[in-house]
Amino acid sequence: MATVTSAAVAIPSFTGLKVAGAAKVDGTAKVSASPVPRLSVKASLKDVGITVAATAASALLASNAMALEVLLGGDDGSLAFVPNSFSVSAGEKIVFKNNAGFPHNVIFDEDEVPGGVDAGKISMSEEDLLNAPGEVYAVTLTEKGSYSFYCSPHQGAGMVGKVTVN
Ligand SMILES: [Cu+2]
Repeated sequence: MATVTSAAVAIPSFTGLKVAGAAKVDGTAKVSASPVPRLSVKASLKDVGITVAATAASALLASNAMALEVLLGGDDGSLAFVPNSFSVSAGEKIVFKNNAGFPHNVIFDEDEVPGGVDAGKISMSEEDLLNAPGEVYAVTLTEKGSYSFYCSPHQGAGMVGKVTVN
């Protein structure tokens, strides 16, 4: 008979446990639309890990159905942009998506962009690399004209492309 009382006394401590258990794990919330900071890319290279950037990439794609997608690396493993020559409207988003043969990056040639355009502002950093499948680099070009770009690890292998902004 006396054990019933002791069971009732224990209840408040369960309430405390529930509150602690409800603490949320963050990890899925780190979606960033901006290019991956240089430091985190270097860290992921060392860790050989698939970083949060992959999650951010798919969220970015899902929210931009109107974007033009360009694959980095052909399905057959070829070192190429697919397509490697295309047109977009001014202001249309271009999403470069890691597909095969990575790491890749996207660098606009400073000598082959319309006058007044800062190639550095629309390019990834030379040291930045997309390492994991599905990682993306998105850019929006607003100046009309033709632009040339390349992947710095594979430029010598012919991984170059051209976009005309109309
Ligand atoms: Cu490449």
